[in-house]
Amino acid sequence: MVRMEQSRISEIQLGITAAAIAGDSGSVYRLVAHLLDEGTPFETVVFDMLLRSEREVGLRWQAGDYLVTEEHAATATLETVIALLTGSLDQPEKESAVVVATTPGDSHSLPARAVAAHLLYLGHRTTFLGANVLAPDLREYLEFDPAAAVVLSGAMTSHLLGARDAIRASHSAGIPVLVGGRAFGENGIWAERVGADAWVASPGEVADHLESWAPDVHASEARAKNPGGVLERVMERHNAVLAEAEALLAHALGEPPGARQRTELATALLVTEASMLVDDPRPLLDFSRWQGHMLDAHGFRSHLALTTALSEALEKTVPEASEWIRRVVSHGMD
Ligand code: B12
Repeated sequence: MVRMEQSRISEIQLGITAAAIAGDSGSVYRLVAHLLDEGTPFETVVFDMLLRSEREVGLRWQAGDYLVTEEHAATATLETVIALLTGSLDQPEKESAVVVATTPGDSHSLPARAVAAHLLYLGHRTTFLGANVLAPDLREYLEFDPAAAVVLSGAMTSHLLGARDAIRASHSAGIPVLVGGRAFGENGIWAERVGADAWVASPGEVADHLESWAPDVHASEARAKNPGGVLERVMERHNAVLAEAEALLAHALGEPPGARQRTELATALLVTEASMLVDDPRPLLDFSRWQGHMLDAHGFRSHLALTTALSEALEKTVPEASEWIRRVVSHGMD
């Protein structure tokens, strides 16, 4: 009996994934609406089924089984279905809202949308601001409509500086911030350093946490790390470092770097700055490992040239960064 139920759920899961890849929001919606009608909990449908399909699609796209366009179609479809599920829910009038967004610069909005949907479902007034809300805009919004909390979702360490800005902006309006997502490292190791009041592992735990926490935004700010010293210098010279790195890469390759390589250089510099912010070489080392595999998989044999160009450009443009580079290199050889 239990096995039959499990195999039916697996079939529905497969159906959701297949329809999502085909961009068929109607079919996905009907499958999950039926489950909800049968009494399947909302969180099971959103977190264990819709987000599971996204993870499955993401992994299979990384493995080369799906085209990037199939991944895009699936993400857009699943996001549409989550939006449809929340369309019938009323916003409670009285409570102050929980504001949900991604960290500035980060476009991975699907988990944030799922968290927002769940909070609304549980009866919290919830405002989903979507991807890439800049810190000054967030601050302005919070002053206009003070919230109970901000929930920030981050998928990429390249936007940890953006997370720090958004958290500082929320704190300056007196609003605590809960964060989640892979950007904050394993067990949320970098969450405290960017000033978060809490880190939560899974989207389904956010509501419980918001109901039981006792955040102290001043204490969180006091623990946070802010750009200063070498990092401040690198940020000031950000564009000059990139221009120098592109010139060095062009020299090494014997031709100007293409759009892809320029984007990868720019992301690597952002991750370098993020690593400096949290004072930990691991964001950069993890990113560099991932970038090497990814460039290899896409037929660009230039990862070593790219990392060499960036570290040389950094050293040349901001000589104070040399010690940091040595630290990263020696950590990477451990
Ligand atoms: C969909 C997707 C996109 C879509 C996002 C669309 C959207 N509306 O969300 C688009 C196409 C925009 C995109 C763009 C890019 N992406 Co992308 N993307 C993905 C993908 C395939 C799925 C992400 C996802 O939603 N997963 C489902 C969620 C539920 O799983 P999860 O992220 O693991 O989250 C878990 C926890 O972290 C936690 N969690 C997540 N968020 C939150 C939030 C809270 C509050 C809480 C409590 C918990 C929580 O819950 C989940 C529990 O299981 C992943 C691959 C993958 N395997 O995940 C890459 C991935 C995240 N992307 C990646 C990259 C590199 C990019 C790009 C740079 C690609 C490029 N070169 O242009 C751009 C960056 C754009 C930007 N500035 O942000 C990399 C990041 C690698 C790295 N080391 O940093 C990944 C890992 C793919 C890869 N391995 O190559 N991407």
